[in-house]
Amino acid sequence: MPDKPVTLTEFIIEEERHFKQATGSFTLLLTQIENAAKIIASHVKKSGLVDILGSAGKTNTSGEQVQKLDVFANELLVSTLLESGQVYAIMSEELDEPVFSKKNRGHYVVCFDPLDGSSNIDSNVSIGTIFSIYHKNPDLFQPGIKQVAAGYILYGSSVMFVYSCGRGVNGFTLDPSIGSFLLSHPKIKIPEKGDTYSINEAYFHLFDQKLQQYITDLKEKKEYKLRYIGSMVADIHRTLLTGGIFLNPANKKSPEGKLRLLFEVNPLSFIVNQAGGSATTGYLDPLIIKPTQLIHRTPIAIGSRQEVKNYILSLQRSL
Ligand code: AHM
Ligand code: MG
Repeated sequence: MPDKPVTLTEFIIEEERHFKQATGSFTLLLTQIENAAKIIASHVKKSGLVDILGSAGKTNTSGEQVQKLDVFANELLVSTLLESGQVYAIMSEELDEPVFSKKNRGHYVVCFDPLDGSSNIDSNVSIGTIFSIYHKNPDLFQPGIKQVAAGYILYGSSVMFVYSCGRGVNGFTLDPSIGSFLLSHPKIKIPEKGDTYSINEAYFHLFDQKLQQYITDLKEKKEYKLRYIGSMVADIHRTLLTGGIFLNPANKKSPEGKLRLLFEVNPLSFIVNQAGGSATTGYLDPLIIKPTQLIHRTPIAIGSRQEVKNYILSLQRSL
């Protein structure tokens, strides 16, 4: 008999057994996210057909209004989570304010970026959904160390669900023939060192001198290759599997960097930490920062422990 593949649902149920006070509520929540992800994945797959089916804002052949994919993903997650009964409040990169569940139900607060890398949709480049789960708290702006779980769904050449609830990181690949995510990448460990750096180097002229020097040094070592997709979730996924460093640092036009603590930096830093890597703003662990607003931005470098350490050291050098 061949080994029976482990589905994401089975894995989540099994993992919840390790938490003494578990009530099943967390399992239900992750299962709702999994279901929403499958629906988003099927829409992402059809996104190249907009000319045939109707483009965003127009009507399709069935006479229905076609939504932009990121709007669709956001609305689906909002309604799925608020109706799940498990969620007290949600915060989305696409919303200006937190939204609370009616009747104050639910034990969890969920933050999400419904479709990260959305500028890549029209060119059929990988994009993803990122989520982060906290316990309910009167102050919704909790630092990333308080995350109960975090994960992402990558809509790439295959669809992957990667998550951690603080017991390591596991990755599941969607088998389209049966409609289930199957455990394909158990106990993901990021290599201690890597040979890839990932940064939008077009901003080189906007970087401060230390950062310019760091990049110049990487090139001079002649050991590194550059990879930059422009979807953080996809750049982090590659970094997680093959090692290296991903950076979205401050620059003269964006002194806080571009990426948002609640929706991108915290969940992906949590995942990479759980896989044995690390993250830094350059000076601080981002997971200890208390967000001051919904779109709190921070400079960030995430990746292999050794690469992140070298980056921090390079910023401490005097030129
Ligand atoms: P988005 O959430 O609106 O897609 O923006 C975030 C994305 C990240 O995924 C990516 O790393 C970054 O923006 C790319 O920015 P840039 O084009 O300035 O390099
Ligand atoms: Mg994003």
